[in-house]
Amino acid sequence: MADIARRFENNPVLRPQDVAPSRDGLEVACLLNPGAFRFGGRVGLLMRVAERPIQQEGRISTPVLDPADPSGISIVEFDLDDPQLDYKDPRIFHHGGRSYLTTLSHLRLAWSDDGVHFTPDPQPTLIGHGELETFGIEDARVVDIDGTYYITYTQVSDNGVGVGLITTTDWRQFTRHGMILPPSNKDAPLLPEKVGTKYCVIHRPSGMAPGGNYMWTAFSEDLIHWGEHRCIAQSRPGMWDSARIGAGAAPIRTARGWLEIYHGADENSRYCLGAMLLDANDPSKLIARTTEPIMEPIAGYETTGFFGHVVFTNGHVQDGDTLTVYYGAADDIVCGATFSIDEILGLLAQKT
Ligand code: MAN
Repeated sequence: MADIARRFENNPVLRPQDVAPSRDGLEVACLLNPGAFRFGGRVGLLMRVAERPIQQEGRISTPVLDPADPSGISIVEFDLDDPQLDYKDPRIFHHGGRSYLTTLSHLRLAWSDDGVHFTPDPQPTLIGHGELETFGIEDARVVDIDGTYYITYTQVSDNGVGVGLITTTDWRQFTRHGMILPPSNKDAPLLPEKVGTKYCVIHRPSGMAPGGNYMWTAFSEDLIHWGEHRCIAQSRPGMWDSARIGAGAAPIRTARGWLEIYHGADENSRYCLGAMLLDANDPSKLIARTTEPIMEPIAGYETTGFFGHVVFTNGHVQDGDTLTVYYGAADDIVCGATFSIDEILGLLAQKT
């Protein structure tokens, strides 16, 4: 077992019951995977709030954004004994050749003076919008480049799963830039600095073999048109990250290069965190990668929950050598842990 995380003593930081549902008739099923940033002397979390109707015995129901409905949503509902229903994963189900998420996610802010105690906003901050977000928006990564906050997030609809971009300078007014990376793609943090004249993003396209759920980099002059795609790391057969890997929050500049915390899952969908080091001048070059995870789902609140055996991060804040990682535990609650950056770098010995 490899785990160098120092978990907050007061985990969880926030639970589903700590936030109000966005509308009558829905419950908050999961609170997870926050983006993290500093703004005006406070730490902000842009959390994923996953909602669904209160479930009735013998049935499954899920909300879908529906601009044609006066309420803005419609409810998709099936009997559990419907022969066309395929429901094995608590996160997703299939019916008659179509796939649905079991929850509809929006993004909501929570604020803290000390990085430990957070107060969630009473209302959603960002909700899905348009035909590419009918199944919701998820897992925001936030970077501050010269006073503008760039939010890259997962857009989900029955068209597929892609990466959207929203910007803000004040966390009140937001500008939507649409889908910047088409399906299937997710897990896409921007680097907090340009590389020469270009922005750089780490992303995770996925599809059928050959290939897999691997991490890539791409570059852009304008954040909208992306090119120079390059695969920087693959999942590793037989290891803890054998089935899928994906970037966490934005890479951290260190004396040895860009440090990226990433998630890896095995065939049992057990999600751990690991680390990679990317070249300081060319982040499309992998220099080193941890052999063992730096964090594993071992606490009770990580092994048991909505989807157990998951630690998943897409948000952190840095203070010198201390990296505070905010993470979703068991896809259920928002937790925190600190790491020493030097200690992580010490594990990054060779390229594997
Ligand atoms: C998905 C991710 C996250 C989630 C994990 C674990 O691949 O995008 O939203 O936390 O799986 O279920």
